[in-house]
Amino acid sequence: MAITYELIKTCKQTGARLGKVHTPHGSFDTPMFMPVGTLATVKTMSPEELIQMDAQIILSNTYHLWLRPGEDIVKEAGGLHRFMNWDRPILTDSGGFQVFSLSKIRDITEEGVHFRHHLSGEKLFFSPEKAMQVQNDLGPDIMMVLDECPPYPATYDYMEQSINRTTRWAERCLQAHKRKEDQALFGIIQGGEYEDLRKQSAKDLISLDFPGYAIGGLSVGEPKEIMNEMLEVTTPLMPSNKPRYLMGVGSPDSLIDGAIRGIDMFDCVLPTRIARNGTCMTSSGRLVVRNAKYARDFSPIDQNCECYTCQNYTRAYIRHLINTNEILGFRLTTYHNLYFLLKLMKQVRTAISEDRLGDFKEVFFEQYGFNEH
Ligand code: PRF
Ligand code: ZN
Repeated sequence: MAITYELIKTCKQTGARLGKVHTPHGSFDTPMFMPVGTLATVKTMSPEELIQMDAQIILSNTYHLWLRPGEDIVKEAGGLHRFMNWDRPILTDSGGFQVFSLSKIRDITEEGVHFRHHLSGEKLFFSPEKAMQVQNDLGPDIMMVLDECPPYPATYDYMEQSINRTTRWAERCLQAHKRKEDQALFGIIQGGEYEDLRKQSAKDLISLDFPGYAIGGLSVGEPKEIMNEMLEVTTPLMPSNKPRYLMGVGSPDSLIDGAIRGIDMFDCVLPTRIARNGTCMTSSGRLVVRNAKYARDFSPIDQNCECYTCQNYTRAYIRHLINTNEILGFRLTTYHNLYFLLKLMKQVRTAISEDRLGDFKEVFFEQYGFNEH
């Protein structure tokens, strides 16, 4: 078994889980947020900085690394950990979602997906077997099956066909996976906004006995209430001795709401992407540091933040850097946003250990004022 999940306790107030996932590259605490390093780098951050902010696991993308530099080069470097000088756990997404979101021209068949390169237009083909071969060569601790993430909204008939194909692809992935002893392969539950299809997908994938399960196809434009409802019908069916990963979710309110519904792992480009556009997450909501009103504001981004950025730099200076496209500006906001979410998850874990995640949520939502954002 490549990974194991250790359930430490559940929160008496909410049912959220406190745990640890043990991998060949060490352990990470859960619930955990995984910073996204699409092209084998968390944009603008060095591994030393990620360690300093206590990032315990990062995510990278099969699709992007397959195209550039090519998995053969990463394999020759000694695998993704060596290639990028990151010694802690890595999870790679399978490429399915990236093909669907980046390539406008694509044709999904039983065999796999035909599509065009999102930059060059070159004709390409991706299949469950290819997704496994590439991820076996990249060598992350956790890899994902190739799934289809249908758009929202999709019809019931389409979604039913889609979850069945995703299950057949998951079986093919299990067959093709060559490094079961040191790489854990997670299944991905789909089903859109349809409760019975979510349950069916969960049941079918769980019967295949993966070492962990993800919930995909959420946070794709549906109202927040639908995501919470889908989590509520799905997580109770999932095995309690395996990790549960909610894909592509990273807004502070959704991290707390997900943890309360039994999710252990999250990832999202949100903190790093908005940082490069001058938007910071703070304890009192989002702050757009580019705004003119911060031109003479010599206070830190967030008064309540202990991060390197907030200890050393002012809103006025960071605004100036971002507005003049200076690289340091993007680095400082990225560092702060990642620190903010990692600290939030630490606070969530402490609240679970003290059976007060419900109280924590109430205070946090009040201060963050998430309703306005
Ligand atoms: N499938 C995969 N990756 C994903 C998603 C999915 O459904 C999502 C949806 N939020 C984000 N990333 N493979
Ligand atoms: Zn900060």
